[in-house]
Amino acid sequence: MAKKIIIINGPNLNLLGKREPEVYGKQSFEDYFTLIKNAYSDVELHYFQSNHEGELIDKIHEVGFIFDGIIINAGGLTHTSVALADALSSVTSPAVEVHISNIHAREAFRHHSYLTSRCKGMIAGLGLKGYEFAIRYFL
Ligand code: CA2
Repeated sequence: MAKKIIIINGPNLNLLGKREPEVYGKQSFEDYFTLIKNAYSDVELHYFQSNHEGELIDKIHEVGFIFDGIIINAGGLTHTSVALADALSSVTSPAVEVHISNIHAREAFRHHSYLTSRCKGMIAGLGLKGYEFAIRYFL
């Protein structure tokens, strides 16, 4: 049976490809998602983005007992949200944290993530490729 994997993106990641291309690249997430969906056609790959913390938590609860993997880039909430960390702890699906930029090469406030300890691992700084590497981990 096809593995069910979801990519969950948090606040402002809907702007990918539209703003700050020097940090986050030129590609929109929708275009990238089409590419990986085609490349991994044997996977049931889902995508959810929200700018709202509660919606992200609701999505984790919804998929977190059914899916084989959660790939999460919580955007700025990475560095602030105990509630998102608790949501990841409260479900059974394993999660991998992804960041497009290298958060450890940026401002000090980006160096700490509330999510990393609740995840199998964390990929940062490899651009959008990080999402693909996370898919491959789950496979
Ligand atoms: O590098 C990442 O993936 C981040 O999670 C991105 C977050 C940032 O707060 C984290 O520290 C690291 C910011 C997402 C904002 O995304 C934008 C994309 C394009 C244009 C403007 C913002």
